[in-house]
Amino acid sequence: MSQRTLVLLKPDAVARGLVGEIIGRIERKAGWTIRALELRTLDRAILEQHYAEHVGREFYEPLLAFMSSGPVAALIVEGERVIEGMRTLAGPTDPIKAQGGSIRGDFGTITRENLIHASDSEQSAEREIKIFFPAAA
Ligand code: FUP
Repeated sequence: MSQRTLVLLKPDAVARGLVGEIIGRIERKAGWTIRALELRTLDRAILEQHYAEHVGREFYEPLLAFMSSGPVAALIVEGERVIEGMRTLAGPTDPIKAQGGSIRGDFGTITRENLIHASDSEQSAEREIKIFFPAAA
Protein backbone atom coordinates (compact mmCIF):
# COMPACT_ATOMS: atom_id res chain seq x y z
CA MET A 1 0.00 0.00 0.00
CA SER A 2 1.81 3.11 -1.21
CA GLN A 3 1.25 6.21 0.93
CA ARG A 4 2.65 9.72 1.36
CA THR A 5 3.71 11.26 4.68
CA LEU A 6 4.95 14.63 5.90
CA VAL A 7 8.33 14.61 7.62
CA LEU A 8 10.02 17.53 9.38
CA LEU A 9 13.66 17.41 10.38
CA LYS A 10 13.44 19.80 13.32
CA PRO A 11 15.76 22.76 14.07
CA ASP A 12 17.97 20.59 16.32
CA ALA A 13 18.54 18.06 13.53
CA VAL A 14 19.46 20.82 11.05
CA ALA A 15 21.67 22.72 13.54
CA ARG A 16 23.50 19.53 14.54
CA GLY A 17 24.24 18.58 10.94
CA LEU A 18 22.10 15.43 11.03
CA VAL A 19 20.06 16.08 7.87
CA GLY A 20 22.23 13.86 5.66
CA GLU A 21 22.28 11.06 8.25
CA ILE A 22 18.49 11.08 8.66
CA ILE A 23 17.68 11.46 4.97
CA GLY A 24 20.13 8.63 4.27
CA ARG A 25 18.14 6.34 6.57
CA ILE A 26 14.93 7.28 4.75
CA GLU A 27 16.49 6.75 1.33
CA ARG A 28 17.81 3.32 2.30
CA LYS A 29 14.31 1.97 2.99
CA ALA A 30 13.45 -0.11 -0.08
CA GLY A 31 11.16 1.69 -2.48
CA TRP A 32 10.67 4.86 -0.45
CA THR A 33 11.10 8.07 -2.45
CA ILE A 34 11.52 11.70 -1.45
CA ARG A 35 8.87 13.62 -3.41
CA ALA A 36 9.51 17.08 -1.97
CA LEU A 37 12.29 18.64 0.10
CA GLU A 38 12.59 22.19 1.35
CA LEU A 39 14.69 24.00 3.95
CA ARG A 40 12.65 26.73 5.62
CA THR A 41 12.24 28.64 8.87
CA LEU A 42 8.70 28.17 10.15
CA ASP A 43 6.65 31.12 11.37
CA ARG A 44 4.05 31.07 14.10
CA ALA A 45 1.11 30.93 11.69
CA ILE A 46 2.19 27.66 10.08
CA LEU A 47 3.14 26.13 13.44
CA GLU A 48 -0.27 27.03 14.91
CA GLN A 49 -1.88 25.07 12.07
CA HIS A 50 0.51 22.16 12.34
CA TYR A 51 0.25 21.81 16.13
CA ALA A 52 -3.43 22.80 16.48
CA GLU A 53 -4.17 19.62 18.50
CA HIS A 54 -1.73 20.74 21.22
CA VAL A 55 -3.10 24.27 21.88
CA GLY A 56 -3.30 24.87 25.64
CA ARG A 57 -0.89 22.09 26.62
CA GLU A 58 1.92 23.23 28.94
CA PHE A 59 4.54 22.37 26.33
CA TYR A 60 2.80 24.26 23.48
CA GLU A 61 4.55 27.67 23.70
CA PRO A 62 8.05 26.24 24.28
CA LEU A 63 7.40 23.84 21.40
CA LEU A 64 6.48 26.68 19.02
CA ALA A 65 9.51 28.71 20.18
CA PHE A 66 11.80 25.75 19.53
CA MET A 67 10.24 24.90 16.18
CA SER A 68 10.73 28.48 14.93
CA SER A 69 14.27 28.83 16.34
CA GLY A 70 16.00 27.84 13.09
CA PRO A 71 15.39 26.20 9.75
CA VAL A 72 13.73 22.81 9.40
CA ALA A 73 13.89 20.44 6.45
CA ALA A 74 10.35 19.58 5.30
CA LEU A 75 9.85 16.47 3.16
CA ILE A 76 7.13 14.48 1.53
CA VAL A 77 8.14 10.81 1.54
CA GLU A 78 6.24 8.28 -0.54
CA GLY A 79 6.29 4.51 -0.43
CA GLU A 80 5.06 1.23 0.97
CA ARG A 81 3.42 1.72 4.42
CA VAL A 82 5.51 4.87 4.83
CA ILE A 83 3.25 6.43 7.50
CA GLU A 84 3.73 3.63 10.02
CA GLY A 85 7.28 3.01 8.78
CA MET A 86 8.45 6.59 9.32
CA ARG A 87 7.01 6.53 12.86
CA THR A 88 8.98 3.34 13.55
CA LEU A 89 12.15 4.87 12.07
CA ALA A 90 11.65 8.00 14.26
CA GLY A 91 10.90 6.14 17.51
CA PRO A 92 8.59 7.29 20.33
CA THR A 93 8.22 10.96 21.34
CA ASP A 94 10.51 10.68 24.40
CA PRO A 95 13.98 9.89 23.01
CA ILE A 96 15.09 8.22 26.24
CA LYS A 97 12.33 5.63 25.73
CA ALA A 98 13.29 5.18 22.07
CA GLN A 99 15.20 2.08 21.01
CA GLY A 100 18.72 2.34 19.65
CA GLY A 101 18.50 2.14 15.87
CA SER A 102 15.67 4.65 15.75
CA ILE A 103 16.44 8.29 14.95
CA ARG A 104 15.25 9.62 18.31
CA GLY A 105 16.88 6.71 20.12
CA ASP A 106 20.24 7.23 18.46
CA PHE A 107 20.44 11.03 18.61
CA GLY A 108 17.99 12.48 21.17
CA THR A 109 17.71 12.93 24.91
CA ILE A 110 14.92 15.45 25.55
CA THR A 111 11.31 15.27 24.39
CA ARG A 112 11.06 18.76 22.93
CA GLU A 113 14.22 18.48 20.84
CA ASN A 114 13.40 15.09 19.39
CA LEU A 115 14.79 15.69 15.90
CA ILE A 116 11.95 14.60 13.67
CA HIS A 117 8.21 14.81 13.03
CA ALA A 118 6.35 12.23 10.96
CA SER A 119 2.57 12.20 10.35
CA ASP A 120 0.75 9.73 12.60
CA SER A 121 -2.12 8.66 10.30
CA GLU A 122 -3.41 8.93 6.72
CA GLN A 123 -5.68 11.76 7.79
CA SER A 124 -2.81 13.65 9.47
CA ALA A 125 -0.55 13.08 6.46
CA GLU A 126 -3.13 14.57 4.10
CA ARG A 127 -3.74 17.54 6.40
CA GLU A 128 -0.04 18.22 7.02
CA ILE A 129 1.03 17.86 3.37
CA LYS A 130 -1.58 20.55 2.55
CA ILE A 131 -0.07 22.86 5.19
CA PHE A 132 3.56 22.50 4.08
CA PHE A 133 3.25 21.73 0.36
CA PRO A 134 -0.12 23.08 -0.83
CA ALA A 135 0.85 22.61 -4.49
CA ALA A 136 1.50 18.89 -3.90
CA ALA A 137 -1.75 18.21 -2.02
P1 FUP B 1 4.99 12.80 18.07
O1 FUP B 1 3.73 12.33 17.39
O2 FUP B 1 5.85 11.71 18.60
O3 FUP B 1 5.79 13.76 17.21
O4 FUP B 1 4.55 13.63 19.36
P2 FUP B 1 3.27 14.53 19.71
O5 FUP B 1 2.43 14.84 18.50
O6 FUP B 1 2.59 13.93 20.89
O7 FUP B 1 3.96 15.87 20.20
C1 FUP B 1 4.45 16.79 19.26
C2 FUP B 1 5.70 17.41 19.79
O8 FUP B 1 5.41 18.13 21.00
C3 FUP B 1 6.78 16.43 20.20
F1 FUP B 1 7.48 16.00 19.14
C4 FUP B 1 7.58 17.20 21.19
C5 FUP B 1 6.55 18.09 21.85
N1 FUP B 1 6.14 17.56 23.17
C6 FUP B 1 6.73 18.11 24.29
O9 FUP B 1 7.57 19.01 24.19
N2 FUP B 1 6.36 17.62 25.51
C7 FUP B 1 5.44 16.64 25.66
O10 FUP B 1 5.15 16.24 26.80
C8 FUP B 1 4.85 16.08 24.50
C9 FUP B 1 5.22 16.56 23.28
